[in-house]
Amino acid sequence: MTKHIIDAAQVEQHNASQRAALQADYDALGGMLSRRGVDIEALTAKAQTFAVAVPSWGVGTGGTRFARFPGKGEPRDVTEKLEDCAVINQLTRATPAVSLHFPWDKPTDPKALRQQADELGLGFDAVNSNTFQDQAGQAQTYKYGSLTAQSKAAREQAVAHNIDCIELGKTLGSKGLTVWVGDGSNFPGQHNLRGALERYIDSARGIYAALPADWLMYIEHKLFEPAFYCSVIADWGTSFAVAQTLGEKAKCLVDLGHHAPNTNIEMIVARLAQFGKLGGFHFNDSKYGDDDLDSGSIDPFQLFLVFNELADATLRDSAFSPAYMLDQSHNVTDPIESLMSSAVEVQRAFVQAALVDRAALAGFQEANDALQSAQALKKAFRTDVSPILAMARLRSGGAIDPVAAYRASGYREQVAVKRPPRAGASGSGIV
Ligand SMILES: [Mn+2]
Repeated sequence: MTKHIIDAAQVEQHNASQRAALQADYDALGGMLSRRGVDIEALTAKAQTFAVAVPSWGVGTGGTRFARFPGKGEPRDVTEKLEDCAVINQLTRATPAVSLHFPWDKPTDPKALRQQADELGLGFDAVNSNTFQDQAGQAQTYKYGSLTAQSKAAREQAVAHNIDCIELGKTLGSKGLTVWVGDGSNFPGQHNLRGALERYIDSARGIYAALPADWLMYIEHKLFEPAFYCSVIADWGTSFAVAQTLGEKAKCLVDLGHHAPNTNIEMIVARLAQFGKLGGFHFNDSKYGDDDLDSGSIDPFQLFLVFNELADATLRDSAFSPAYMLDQSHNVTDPIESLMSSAVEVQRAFVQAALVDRAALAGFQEANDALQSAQALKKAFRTDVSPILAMARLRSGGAIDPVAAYRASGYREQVAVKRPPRAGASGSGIV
């Protein structure tokens, strides 16, 4: 029996006030889709299967390199982070797993943490290592790199940390390790470009060797920042080469914000899927760089096009199932509200992509009908599937309108009282 953080009766009361309007909208959309030969019930059932993981660090207020403006009632440790994650899943029913980040979330008692997660109906997604900042008491600094550092001792320390993350993840029931390093250089000539990647591969082999048989290692690339001249794992090509070199259990992770502006990300998705190396996603949105804005808040069409490729890949291989996760920085919103809205936006793109008439699209493509090909995608993208998403939530026990239900619950005000700021509380960070 899952323990609900927000009183289930309150959610029920919220749903009761919106149920009739939702049913009317749902019936109207069902009629429209039926004329297109689409069964709304099948789409709703599909929407109910959708899941995207929440990063533990996302429930705290983010910040920029200039400042961080903390919010009220921020979680101060990993158990409080799990409570917030449970609220997000309770209301959206789309975020059943949490991605932890070590050492920020290192539990004193992993078994107790796993039990808390079980009670809250949560599981653990991939664990994340952190070698982009120094931790108190560590012997070697990462100032000049971690897995690619010139210092052998620093490289060994970084490999050992990643192996520790795997061991901790095993006790929590996780099945993957995401590796992102900030390694790179700020000046031309600072690094031997090839030598740095050789060191990375050598270090990554040490981590890969410690992976359990049923685990995946996700290689996350990022164009720049903190390295501003070159990053060692800057792009999907490098990520792909590393994943190929390491072996079957190494896959590429695509963070939507980690590319140059205007990069055709959906094409990267198609390429990685084609060659069996698309491991997963960090969803967010951006206007200029790695802005880590809420998913779908800037360019929802791009998000749709990514899911369009994923739908195509799934048709070709039904076993294809990349890992989905949100990775955002919430600076001016309540993180719980942003994560709920973002989960819904990613789910929206998933359902819209399922609406694409693939047979018609293939026909237009074969006939070189560029205009109708584009229209086939736009037709799916323009369809407002909100009633499907709301009905999926309602049927799965969530809230018709998660943000409204959350605000009505008074949760933030309650935790603001229960969680006075604590010195040295675990921070939030973003990659
Ligand atoms: Mn990321």
